[in-house]
Amino acid sequence: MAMSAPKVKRRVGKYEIGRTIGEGTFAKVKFAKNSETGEPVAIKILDKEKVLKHKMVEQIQREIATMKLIKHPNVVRLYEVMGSKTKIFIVLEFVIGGELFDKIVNHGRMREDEARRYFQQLINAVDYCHSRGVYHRDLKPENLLLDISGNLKVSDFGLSALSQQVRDDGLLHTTCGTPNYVAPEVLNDRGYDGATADLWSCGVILYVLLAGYLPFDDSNLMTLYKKISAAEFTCPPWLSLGAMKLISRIMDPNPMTWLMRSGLNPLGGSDRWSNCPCV
Ligand code: 3AM
Repeated sequence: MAMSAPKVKRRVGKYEIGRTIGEGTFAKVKFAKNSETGEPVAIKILDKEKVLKHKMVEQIQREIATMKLIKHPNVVRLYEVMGSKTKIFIVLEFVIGGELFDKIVNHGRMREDEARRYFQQLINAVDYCHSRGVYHRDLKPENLLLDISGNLKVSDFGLSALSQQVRDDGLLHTTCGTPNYVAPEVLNDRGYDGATADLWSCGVILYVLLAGYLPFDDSNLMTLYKKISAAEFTCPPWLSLGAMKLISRIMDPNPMTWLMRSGLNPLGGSDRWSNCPCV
């Protein structure tokens, strides 16, 4: 009896590549297995040609080297990076629970205690990375994953050089489509501080968790930009006073007044969060 030919599995290094999990902003994500340990991983596959045409190789290499040192329970681990002639493979911790925002899409807004737990995990991740000089600059729903125990894992931390290129290519508004989470200073392209820009996005995320919808939204991109720049939003009546205060303090259109009003030291390191009422 003729045996059917064994299926040839595609391999990259010690990883057996499996099914496609999804398409992200700047990469395809595939499931894979470490053939030495059996451990599942997710591999982001990028086109070298697209990524490298801006001569950002050094910055990307620097970011990747830093990312390898980032080990935090709420940040998706980056295990290693490999390259072929045409592709870059970023090997990541496999996170099984899907995206946080699917919960909102499927079940609507969250109770404050549930949102608080996710927000604290998000802030812990952001604080940890910032204290090591790593900024996200593109925090948004698809970067917030959940593990099997329902803990938050932030992905794409430190890969901002990669997403920056997507932005430079003008693809931000066409392929990823959503500037809703982006801080005013990023939109206005005034040189910006990765820390305050990330924090702004955390404010938008907290709002969405509690409200069940976006604080800034408009089908017209220019109107949306104006709303974000003016931090023009209203809180739904079910928000507690504490949540409202925290959100309006974070989503202040001027990051400097935000820092001063919250009594935080703009130059401070990771201890800047110690007086923050949210953590
Ligand atoms: O296409 P969907 O939204 O189903 O959740 C991410 C997204 O899924 C998933 O890959 C898709 C494109 O970003 N994803 C990204 N990183 C992942 C990881 N480390 C991941 N899934 C599991 N583990």
